Amino acid sequence: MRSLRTGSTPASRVTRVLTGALTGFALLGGLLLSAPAAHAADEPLRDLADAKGKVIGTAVTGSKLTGTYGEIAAREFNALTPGNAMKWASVEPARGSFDWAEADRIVDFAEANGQQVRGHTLVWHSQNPDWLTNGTWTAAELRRLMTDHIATEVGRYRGRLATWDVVNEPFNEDGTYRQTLWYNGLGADYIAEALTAARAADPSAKLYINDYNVEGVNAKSTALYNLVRDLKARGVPIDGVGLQAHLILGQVPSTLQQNIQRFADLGVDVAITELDIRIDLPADSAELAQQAAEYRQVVNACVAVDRCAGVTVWGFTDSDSWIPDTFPGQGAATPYDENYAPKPAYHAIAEALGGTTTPPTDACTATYSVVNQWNTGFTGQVRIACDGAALSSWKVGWSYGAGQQITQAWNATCNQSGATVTCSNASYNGTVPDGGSVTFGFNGTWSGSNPVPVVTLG
Ligand code: G2I
Repeated sequence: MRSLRTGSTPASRVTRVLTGALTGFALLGGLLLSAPAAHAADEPLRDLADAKGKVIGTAVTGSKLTGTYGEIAAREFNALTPGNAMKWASVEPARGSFDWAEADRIVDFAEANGQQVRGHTLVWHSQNPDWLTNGTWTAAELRRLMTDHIATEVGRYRGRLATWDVVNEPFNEDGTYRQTLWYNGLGADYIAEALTAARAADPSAKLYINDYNVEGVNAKSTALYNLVRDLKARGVPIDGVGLQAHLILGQVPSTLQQNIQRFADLGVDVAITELDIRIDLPADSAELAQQAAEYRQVVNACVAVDRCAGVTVWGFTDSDSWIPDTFPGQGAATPYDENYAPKPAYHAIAEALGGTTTPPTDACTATYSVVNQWNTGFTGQVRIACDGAALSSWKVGWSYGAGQQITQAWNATCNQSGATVTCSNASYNGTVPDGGSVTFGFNGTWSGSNPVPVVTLG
């Protein structure tokens, strides 16, 4: 908690708050106070991660790598994973017809910004082109298709990518092999064949098997563990396992670190490859705080194990996340909100990587003014303006000192209880962009005097 700063002009008072997560209100000693909210960390995440020898990565969409999105991707992360651009359907939509534009763009961007690239993904059951999925293939043809695909794609980026997710999601929840085009056509050894082909195409890339729901010790992760152990014993090139970590708030597995450690003990690297933590919408400040604690827990688990290479988030902003499309009613899963304001999760990641958070810098302000006044009534307004951050929703509060009573409000929903007024955004004006402002108005009654109250933006 910190006290408010108030403006000095008699006709208006300004309250400054930090943006990011909404912080709610607390009535303390007769004054409305706001808790510190999200703000920029001292050092970009990538510098903190570099100092620990860890990866902090994000999935990206190539076409978005400009403006604020591009600036944050470059500034905060030392690794990028193409979210979709390197999948088979993206790179070879028609047989023999290749489109590398988005993949190239991401690799070029990463190299320009001194970032690693994690190639994603070569052999999967999803996002394959129709010509492949709908074709009828003998085992020999299918094997050739798979190894040619690997040779072509891995070969294209030979020496430039740090890592490949060679095989993606090979297991069912019970630890049996997923029945896919590849498994059904080639048997379980398609995994070894794919890894061998990838090593031949780029001997310097680290080769991974990547899956979800394998973060804790369970039947699925144990199947993956047994597979990696067997591949190692056979001399098949396998360098690491990717734990995707598409998590649900409140469900970080308690065995996460233990599970990372057991893979490390097999002699492979481990990476958290697709971290997000989804919340039932709308996410309130308590849930965002819990989410931060859980991001911290995941990063801590990786930091604690030497062979854990690092953590990649599956999109850094809620505006570029797969969650709302796939799980309607859920979202807010990434470290930045939809307007690129860092959420508590961002600061938790920074702190887990050894960073500190600075005291708030003033970013958004709420200014109350009386615009018209007559014998018993008045019209007031509050302007919320941001400079250096953005809001995706807002709530403003104040306490009247002279018995004023609000009778009507517009462009906000206002409630008054005794002297205490709280106003929150209407459905259409919750967003206050960086450099922008929103104003709402109200009519009220007064008698005797009509002093301007201290306003809190939370
Ligand atoms: O499903 C979440 C992830 C699970 N692990 C493997 C990842 O590769 C996977 O990523 C997601 C992408 O983030 C989504 O963006 O994979 C989805 C497909 O399984 C991607 O969704 C697809 C949509 O289904 C398509 O309709 C859309 O055209 O994204 C495409 C490109 O925006």
